[in-house]
Amino acid sequence: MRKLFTILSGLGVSALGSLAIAGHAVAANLEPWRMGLPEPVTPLAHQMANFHNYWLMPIITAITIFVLILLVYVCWRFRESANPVPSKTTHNSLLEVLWTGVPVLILVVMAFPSLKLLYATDEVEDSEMTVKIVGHQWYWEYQYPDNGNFFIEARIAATTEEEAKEQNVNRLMSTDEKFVLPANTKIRLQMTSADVLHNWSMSDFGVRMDTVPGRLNEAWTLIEKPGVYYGFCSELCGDAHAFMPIEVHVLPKEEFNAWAEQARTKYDPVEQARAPSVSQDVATSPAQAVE
Ligand SMILES: [Cu+2]
Repeated sequence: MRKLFTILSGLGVSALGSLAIAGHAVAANLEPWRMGLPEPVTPLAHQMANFHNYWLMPIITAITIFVLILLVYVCWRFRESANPVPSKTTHNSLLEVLWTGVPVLILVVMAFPSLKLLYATDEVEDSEMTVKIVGHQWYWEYQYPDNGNFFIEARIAATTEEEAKEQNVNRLMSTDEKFVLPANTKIRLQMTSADVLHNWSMSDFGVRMDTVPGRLNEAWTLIEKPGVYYGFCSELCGDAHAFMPIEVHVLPKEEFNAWAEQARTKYDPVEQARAPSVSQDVATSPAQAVE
């Protein structure tokens, strides 16, 4: 049994695989050959990890083992030498009801916690601050309406090993400017795009949402641990899709406030951002013109 689990985790599908890495500190997703889910650092990511590790993986593993045992048994029991005259049975009502009913029951059992979790990700209540994330071909823009309404453009820092070594950053993961957020603060994330579909995906936070041109999507996060976190654009958005990583620096609240104080003079005000604001998009959208 344990051996089988080892094999499964080797394939990156075992709950044990993700539990084994759960002990690592910040930026756990930088560990070579890491498998499974990253260490969760938000309430949503905790719930997702629990759902995956303690509900889905046991159910999936049990089904896989059950089917494997059945197949091996059938191959052995009904091989030609042991069973020269095959039975012509084609129907068995009890079996047919069971192999329809049991999977339905399993799906219903999985659906309840799944829908609860889906609702939790969607419900943005009592947020303490708002940031707006705008996807561009091919970089991310971050606006801070609550901290002086400035914006930051974050582009990939290094695409080759040499560039990465020179700047002492992570290849394909680090960005030139950092997306800075406060820890232990409920943050409303508003997302949109200036051109095509992108996806702001941060596994450590349990956030993965499309940024859609002309639409404002919402998510929330509450990061429990200061540190550096990495993510990627996860919607195929064109030529340099693979080269628009996300680097989030999470600071303790007081440090964040000090940073924001400086940032508001260091960075340009949102009015100078390249993306048209969502309200402008809506005002000139063809749908409104028709009305
Ligand atoms: Cu993209």
